[in-house]
Amino acid sequence: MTETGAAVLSARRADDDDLALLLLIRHFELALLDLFGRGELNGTTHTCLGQEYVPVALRRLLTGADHVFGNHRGHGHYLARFDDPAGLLAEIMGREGAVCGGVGGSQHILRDRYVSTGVQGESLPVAAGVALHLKRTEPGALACVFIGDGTWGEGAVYEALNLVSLWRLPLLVIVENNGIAQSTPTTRQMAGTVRARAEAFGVRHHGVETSDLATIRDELAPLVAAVRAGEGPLVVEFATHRIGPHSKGDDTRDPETVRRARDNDWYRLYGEADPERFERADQAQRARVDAIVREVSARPPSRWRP
Ligand SMILES: Cc1ncc(C[n+]2csc(CCOP(=O)(O)OP(=O)(O)O)c2C)c(N)n1
Ligand SMILES: [Mg+2]
Repeated sequence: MTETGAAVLSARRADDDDLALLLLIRHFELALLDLFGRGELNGTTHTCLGQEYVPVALRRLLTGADHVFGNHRGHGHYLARFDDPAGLLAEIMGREGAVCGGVGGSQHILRDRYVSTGVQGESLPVAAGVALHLKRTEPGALACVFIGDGTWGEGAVYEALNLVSLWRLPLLVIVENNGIAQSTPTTRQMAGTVRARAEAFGVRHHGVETSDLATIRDELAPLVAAVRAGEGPLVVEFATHRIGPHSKGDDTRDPETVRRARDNDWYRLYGEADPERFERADQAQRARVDAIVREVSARPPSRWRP
């Protein structure tokens, strides 16, 4: 699970809505890298290329009452929650219509019950507090946090796990284990496993080794229902792959590792499973993102009104 690219992912089934969302996120991320390459964006960005299916799979297991915490690689987390690529792009480009008035940028988004942070591990203690509030005031709702494998190096993760387990709080921790943290392979920085660490706190752990949305939802539905029912927190660890660089142009991996990641890309697997439908959906989302990029790029700069 912790070895870079170790999991062999298979992907076959997605309905039209899921496929459209997967491809929207894919083309959104590719457009960002293109905009950066052309000097059209400031700051930084981390794309979720290769990992799009994780939030897409989860979206049907979450409700509007749940709180979602994204991370530095969070565009897919946001787009799986809100059908708002123009608002997010405007935020990243600092243009009118930006979700957070252009002061949050790529990593720091706040909207309704969604928040993301670029500070690794920051979200867990906050989500633990939110989960406590939900348990007391809105039973049945949960807090869902996305973190990477590298974020298990942060002490705040363990303080939060301790309390959420002790107090049986409705916290769902989604680990996107892509086998690497920036340029450090997980095998070179993590002793033991995510599973053993979760279980050390008495927190249940479930590993996901597929990118097939239907299988993931079938596996997770009863486990998420148990979190809602007050049976305590859950860690779900996805064995996934980063297809692109950590941020922009900073991929330090050897070509073989990158090739293995690309071989397991849901985009390739779904494309092979149903080529004609995939091609149509792919073109539609590519065109949608192209139009959004043109339209948002032409907007005036955003203004932040506190
Ligand atoms: C507290 C903190 N330390 C360092 C960083 C710089 N940083 C940003 S992403 C990252 C690696 C994160 O790795 P992982 O959690 O595996 O997520 P991934 O990038 O692989 O999705 C680092 C070190 C940070 N954002 N926050
Ligand atoms: Mg990682």
